[in-house]
Amino acid sequence: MTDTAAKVALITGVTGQDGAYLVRLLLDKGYIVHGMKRRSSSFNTGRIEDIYEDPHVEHQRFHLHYGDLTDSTNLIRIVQEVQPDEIYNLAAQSHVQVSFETPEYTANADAIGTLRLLEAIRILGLERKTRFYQASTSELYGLVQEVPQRETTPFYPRSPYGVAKLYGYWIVVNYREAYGIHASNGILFNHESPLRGETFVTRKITRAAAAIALGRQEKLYLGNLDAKRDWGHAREYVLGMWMMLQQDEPDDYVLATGETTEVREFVRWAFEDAGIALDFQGSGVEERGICRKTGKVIVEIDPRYFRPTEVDLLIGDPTKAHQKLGWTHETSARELAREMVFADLEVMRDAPISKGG
Ligand code: NDP
Ligand code: GDR
Repeated sequence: MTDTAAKVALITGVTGQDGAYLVRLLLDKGYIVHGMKRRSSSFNTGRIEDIYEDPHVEHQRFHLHYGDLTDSTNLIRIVQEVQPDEIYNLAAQSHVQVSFETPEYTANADAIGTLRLLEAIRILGLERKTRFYQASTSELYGLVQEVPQRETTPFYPRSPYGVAKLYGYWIVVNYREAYGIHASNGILFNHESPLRGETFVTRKITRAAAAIALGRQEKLYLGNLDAKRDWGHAREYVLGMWMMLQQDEPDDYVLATGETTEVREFVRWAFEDAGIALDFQGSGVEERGICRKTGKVIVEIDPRYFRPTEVDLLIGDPTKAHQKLGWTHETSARELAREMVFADLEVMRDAPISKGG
């Protein structure tokens, strides 16, 4: 594909986990890709460092713009400059627990930020040109109404994040119906990878398993081990996002594996892959993960990580995406745990450890 024929995409949240996979996918497909990144006092482009192109070089295909979902004028200017064929709105305050601490900001970025982008399309008269992908979430389902959860399952969000994303979901549907914009919601269940943010539970676990195995950390502190999640691989899920925008008609799709795993089980797997057999004893806040070989307590509960309202069980039904998009997942949660632990072991052998999460 030559540059004149190349499609142009704009990705918000390009510095996040999904953005990093999506930009690679789109560049591989011949797109010219524009990414929006936030100004930060510290370096925040680590996940896309290797594909960053020198802006002084001619014919570059990946461009970065400073931007923020809370700034309408900035969004309008970027969309005007880029004239995208496709917008992928991946930017968000995406941490559920943090949303209880920063509910207003979360609503501003995740709910109104989505509206601002859709309005930018409308203000610039791009309704017929620009297709729109919204990063909707299984957190919309919240309190269990039906399992497995599918496109028709009623929503009952359980966090300020979930409620903000509920607005995002419906404003996308409304702008599709009101203005004919090709706008789709991907209702994505949890997806992880070695690029997952360090404070989400899977990555927190795989980093700790690697650090403890290497003798560089004593203990891992977690919250609710009973929660169950449908975990897939982020690389496979960004392909589903792209597929949604290639359909003749916009629509909403669940992407999920159809299998669910307890947090406790993921912990066992990760430690096993790091070479540590772990047994759980006790219950509630007294539950402990004990190293079978040494008898040492290496996992403890810290109630600080409990959420005021929790989503107990997520398990998605991806039948519609299979049938209409031809999308399917490949990596199981078990395989994902192994890939993430091995990646963390490799990184951690040479790097200093920072605590947190
Ligand atoms: P990450 O947290 O890894 O990335 C979020 C991205 O959004 C980062 O690039 C971040 O920038 C950026 N961002 C945050 N706030 C703003 C803002 N106000 N303005 C502009 N950019 C902002 O999330 P994921 O990649 O995991 O997820 C991508 C999207 O998909 C999110 O919207 C998330 O809510 C949603 N989602 C994720 C799922 C998952 O399991 N991963 C499942 C379902 C939905 P910075 O790097 O500077 O922090
Ligand atoms: P989630 O992901 O809330 O599902 O949102 P997270 O990994 O944060 O939590 C999953 C489950 O693990 C439990 N948990 C802990 N979680 C964290 N972060 N830290 C802990 O120490 C801990 N201990 C137990 C949680 O209570 C929860 O039940 C993710 C995000 O990517 C969202 O943006 C996305 O929309 C949804 O997935 C689908």
